[in-house]
This record gives sequence, structure tokens and C-alpha cells, in this order.
Amino acid sequence: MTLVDTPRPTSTPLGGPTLAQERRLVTSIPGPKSRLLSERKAQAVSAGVGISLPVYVVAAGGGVLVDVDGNSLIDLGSGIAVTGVGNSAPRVVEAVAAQLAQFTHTCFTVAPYDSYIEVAEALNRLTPGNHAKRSVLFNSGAEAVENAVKIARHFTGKQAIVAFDHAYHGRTNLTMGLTAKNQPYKNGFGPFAPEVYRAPMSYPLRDGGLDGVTAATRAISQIEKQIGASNLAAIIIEPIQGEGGFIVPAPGFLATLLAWCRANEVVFIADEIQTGFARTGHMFACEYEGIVPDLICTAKGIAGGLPLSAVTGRADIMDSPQAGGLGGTYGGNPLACAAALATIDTYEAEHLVERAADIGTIMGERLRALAAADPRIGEVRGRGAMMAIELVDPATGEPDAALTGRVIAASHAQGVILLGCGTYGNVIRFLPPLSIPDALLLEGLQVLAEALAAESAAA
Ligand code: PLZ
Repeated sequence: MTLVDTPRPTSTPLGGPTLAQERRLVTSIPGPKSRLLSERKAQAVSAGVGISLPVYVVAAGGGVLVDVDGNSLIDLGSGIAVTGVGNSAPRVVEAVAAQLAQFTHTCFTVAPYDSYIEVAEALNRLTPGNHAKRSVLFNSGAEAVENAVKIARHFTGKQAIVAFDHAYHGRTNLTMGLTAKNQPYKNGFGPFAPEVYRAPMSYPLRDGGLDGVTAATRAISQIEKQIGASNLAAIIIEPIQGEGGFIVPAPGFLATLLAWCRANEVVFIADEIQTGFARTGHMFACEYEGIVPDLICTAKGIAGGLPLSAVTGRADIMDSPQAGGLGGTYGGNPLACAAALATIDTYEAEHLVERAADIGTIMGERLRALAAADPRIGEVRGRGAMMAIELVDPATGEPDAALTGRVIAASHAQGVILLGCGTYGNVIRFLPPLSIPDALLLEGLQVLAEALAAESAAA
């Protein structure tokens, strides 16, 4: 069956798609070809795999995705914060194509190659802190988190791990246990790994505006009473929580936790899988408060869409495991390493850290103007190109997940890819590729504004 008779994008000399940077709807969303594919998906793919917006993609680049029906949609999701450099970014295409022609796999732990070392060197250079560091590469974010926990346990000789309310760390058994939200991530998938404990987060909109130090003291007191520092290997935290609702902890929260970890021989692991690589207007979100984690987990934005993740951290901790204790068949695959080097090159050469900050200014102004006139927007928050609005019932401040779902669906129907998140399902997040033109970004936010306005007219 021929699925695609829409014109394929032309290529630049480097291979990146040169797609018209426009929102263009030629069918309803999803269109007939996408609906056909959804029927096949239901027959062929596990029902456990949910889909936010069932338009089937044939090309993507800049700030758009083009679907099988010929619609061009504005991308405000970046495949969940992955394609920071854009889809098929020219340097990435060129580097991966060259690597593809050289060799595709040897397994680094069988017969190594230099690009793995070069990625490790880049991560050691780019992550916060000037101390001696080491890195190790894996495939997915969850795998990086699993390994950070392995390493912290080995180094400390302790077992307990603390994660926070609203945390998201993955879908493997250990990382499901670290993740807070039951539906859809954990429901029916237990039992979960032992020695995982949860502590209260700083969530200024919903904790009465506790200051960061007070919120951290509350968490530390619970940890000391219920676990004891002498049993605690590590705490793991997202410096801005992603799936949990783009929750930015109050200033001082992270620093107070970090100081307590240092004083108690507890490894501080920052999960920067969603926040990392220019996304927040710094290379890493920890930089906002000068936080230097012991270990940092990265993935997503690291390799322009190829699967790669890493744990980077203090050399003494990272060198603790026995040789052969860390690894995996594909970790640091040569194609992914080539992609990562080209991706990092792109962030630096195209000044994408600054670009993310600019995107944050544009989005922040627009979203705050909307919020000023709309009490259903309980809060605008985030940093750089990682921003969100939390929708509430203006009378009670209670989360309004139903409104959130309707606004997202209406935006999808108008050709704007928006993602929801949040423990209460009432947060709309904005994660545009840093390659998006300003005009498209503003058009995407205008569609959101119209969807909100249509809802208030309907209410
Ligand atoms: N840590 C902070 O954001 C992945 C999940 C999408 P993997 N977030 C997107 C979904 O529904 O599965 C994530 C994250 C943080 C860890 C992870 C896990 O990364 O690459 O999905 O394993």
C-alpha cells in the first residue's frame, strides 16, 4: 500500500529538510491517511502505547512536522524536548551519514572507538562544576537513571534512594518506582523495587508558597525521620520537574538539599533528561542556582533525536564500580555518538543557549499577557524554551484537567502540537525546537489563545 503520495521535502546539500515554515491544513486533523494508519496501529501495536496526536509524520524540520495527508503542523513539543537543534539538523545528518558509511556497531565494551570518548569529554566539559569528571553512555533516559542509582549505591555502600512528589524518572521497574504518578505510568505494573522513598517537593503554586529553604527543611526532616542519612545512598531530583508539571522549585530548595547531601555523604543526582542541553536558557538547568550535582543524568536533547543517554559526575563516584559493572550492547552506539558530537557542535555554533533564552522571553511575554486577562491560567512558569501554563478553576484554584484537555485538542485540530503534563493533568507545556522561527512560535501561541477564548465563549 502506498501511504505517501504527498511530495517529499527537498534536501539541503547537507541533507536537512528544507520544509516550508508554515502551518498548513489541507484536511481535518487527523486526515484520512492518518486515520487509516490509526486503524492499522490498533491491529498491530500494543494498546499500551498511547498517542497524543495521531497524525503520522513523513517529514519534520525547523518548527514544523508534515504529515502523511500533507498537513504542516507547528511543533511546540520537540518530541518531548528531544529535537532542540531541530529535526534532521544539517550537522547531525552529515555526521550520522558519514558514520553510517564507516561502521554501525562494534559494542564499545568489545572493540571501542574514539567518538564515545569525545562525547564523554564534551559532557565532562559542559556539565556544571570544574572538578574531575567521568561519563558513561546508555540508550534511554530511564537507563541513565538506573545506572546513576547503581553507581551511587556502589560508591556509598548504602541502599535507600529518595525521589520527590511529582517526579518522573522513567518506565523501567526501578524508574517506575521513582516516578510519582500512578496513572498511566505505574498502574498494575508493580511490584516496584524496594528502598525507594518519596519526599515532599517545593511546588510554590500548591504548597502555600513555602520558601525554598523551608520546603527543603520539611523534606530533609522527613528523610531523617523515615530513612536516616546512614541508609541513604542518593536523592534524585529534576531541577525543573518535567512530566510532573514543569514545576520550578522555590529558590534555595535545591541548594539546601545539596548542602544536606554533602554533609551526610548522600549522592545528589540531578535528572536533567528533560531540562538539559540549552532547553532552559542555560546548558543545564542546575546552572540557574549554581547547583553542582554529584551525578547528572542526560538524554533527550543530547543527540538530535538519536537514542543516547549519559551519566556524568564526580570521578571518585563514577570510578567506583568494578570494570564490567557498567555497560550494555548499544550504549554509546557510534551513530548516536556521531549525532551527539554534531548536536553539541550545533548548540554551540548556533548559540542555541541564547536562542532558548530568547524563546523564553517571547513565550513568557505572550503567556503572561494571556494570564493577566484570564483567571483560568493559575500560573505561567518555566525557564527559557521550557514553559507552561497551569489551568485552574478561578473560583477555587482547583486543577482543571477537563479544560486543559479541550484546549489541547482544539489546538491540535488547528495544527499546533501541544503537550499536556502535570500530576493533576492540568498543565500545558511548551517545548519548541530551538530552530523554530519566531513567526511560527507566535502563531502557535495565537492558536492557543484562540482555543482558550473559544472555551470561555462556550462556558
Ligand atoms: N527523566 C526527567 O523527562 C522522559 C516520557 C515520555 P526515557 N520524559 C518523557 C513517556 O511518556 O514515556 C524522562 C524525563 C526525565 C527520565 C525520563 C525517561 O527518559 O528516554 O523516556 O527513558
